[in-house]
Amino acid sequence: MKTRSTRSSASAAALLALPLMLAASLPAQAATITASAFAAQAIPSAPVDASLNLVNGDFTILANPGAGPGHVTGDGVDETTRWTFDFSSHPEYAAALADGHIVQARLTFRLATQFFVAGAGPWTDIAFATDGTSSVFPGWNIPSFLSGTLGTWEMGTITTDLIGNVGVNGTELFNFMASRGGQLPFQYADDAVVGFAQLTLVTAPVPEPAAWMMLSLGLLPLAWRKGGAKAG
Ligand SMILES: [Ca+2]
Repeated sequence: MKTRSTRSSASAAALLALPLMLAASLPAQAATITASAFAAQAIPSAPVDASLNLVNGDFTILANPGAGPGHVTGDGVDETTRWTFDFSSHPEYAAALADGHIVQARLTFRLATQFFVAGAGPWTDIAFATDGTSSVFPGWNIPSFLSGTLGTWEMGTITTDLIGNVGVNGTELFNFMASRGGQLPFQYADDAVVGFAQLTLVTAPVPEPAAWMMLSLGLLPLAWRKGGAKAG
């Protein structure tokens, strides 16, 4: 029943968008921007009371008073860490902003933990972009890549591509960053101290200029016909 109106509004939207798409394809090119966050101490020498946050360089380790007796902030157990990747001053930020889409988001952590379960850590940890209110999912479920003994600190570095490996949507991540003026807030939880974090974003037009050209030269009508047939 609603097939006809859906199809015609989709066609109208595509026609309106076409000149914009072509114009956008001309100046945009891939850009690579990197931002890093550094801890003052890889392992905090003086954890604080569980009711207090601990600022460790660029990282803020959040209080977790509900964690139970004996818990402190800064021992890398049951605690959430927040920081912000600042891309705004990167020389290629303006070029990245013009692209509107991220194709690769390589996230690297240097982590220290003393919390091992069956000799493996960090345990059930996750990282994702969030300002505490809105977030970009899915988060990166970090594998237990360190081995050690409960109570003894171990440190290591791990990296992933949030888009290629984790499945984050590149446009959603871009919008999250761009709407905050190049500031990308992040969170890690909960059984390691983050000593260093780096995020490298590779941006590109959506889709690539060649794809826009193909669309405008003949594939677009074909796609409409296919869509129409499916809808009917
Ligand atoms: Ca955990």
